[in-house]
Amino acid sequence: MNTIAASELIINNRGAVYHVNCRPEEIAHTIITVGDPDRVKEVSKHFDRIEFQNNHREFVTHTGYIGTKRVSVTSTGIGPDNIDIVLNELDALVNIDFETRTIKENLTSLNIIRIGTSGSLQKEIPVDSFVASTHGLGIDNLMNFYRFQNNDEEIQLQQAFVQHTNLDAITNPYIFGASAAIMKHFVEGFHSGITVTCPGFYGPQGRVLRLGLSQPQLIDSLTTFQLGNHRISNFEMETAAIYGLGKSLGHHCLSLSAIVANRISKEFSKDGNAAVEQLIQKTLSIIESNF
Ligand code: R1P
Ligand code: URA
Repeated sequence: MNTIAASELIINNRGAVYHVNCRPEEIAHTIITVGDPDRVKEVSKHFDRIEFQNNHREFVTHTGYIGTKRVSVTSTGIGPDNIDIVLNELDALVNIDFETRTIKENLTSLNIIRIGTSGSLQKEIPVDSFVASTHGLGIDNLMNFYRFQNNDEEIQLQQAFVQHTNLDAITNPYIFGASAAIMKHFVEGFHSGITVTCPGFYGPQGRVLRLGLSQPQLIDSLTTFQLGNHRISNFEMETAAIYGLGKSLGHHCLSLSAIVANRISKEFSKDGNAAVEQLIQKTLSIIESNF
């Protein structure tokens, strides 16, 4: 069996994986990811019991229980590059034997649920509402460093998106669907749609401060995209990377967003933290009843 070298899977003196700094027994199999390290405690304050807490760089992890359900919450920081680190390390924690440095024979599928903030691309998805992402569509290129497979629907959406937006002039868009098994619990009280994942908050999301844009039509082309019932609901900076890596590694992933900006009506939430708190409470109650 192939062993994975010390330079490829880096395990520290504590027996913990390099960036996330957790040992295999320190994470649960249902994991909430949040961008903001300060949001970890906003999730774990609702746990009935916290059994593990750590932090390393932007990666903060708390593991505990909601009722009888063991849950971890981990911060990823911002962006797809951080998701590359967190998803690979969470997968290694359950699917690679740290003693022998070999891939386990019996693989574990994690439930990975992102609770984040996002910008709406449709007028009828207002600030302070919630979106469950049917798909993550990446214009950030991360998944193009991996070999992966798409289903027929993903291929059709990818091709239609490229034809509609012409973004293949600057990037190679990729798309992956959410876990249907998890998504079915997050319907009531949620808008749904394709979430576009961008490699930045300003230019890559069509914001102009001082620098001009190479793609001034970006927001309009995302808002008007349609294939059958599929439309783009929102954009942010992690979902497609989570769906791409998570699905390819055999995990069940869902991304939930509190809308803090509406780029069509040009509004920004008056209290984004309150919207995020509501989304946290709703998500934990669904996990407690259904997972
Ligand atoms: C940008 O402000 C950040 O907010 C969104 C984006 O995806 C990006 O990470 O998510 P979080 O609120 O989870 O960080
Ligand atoms: N996060 C983003 O990435 N974009 C927004 O507009 C709001 C939150």
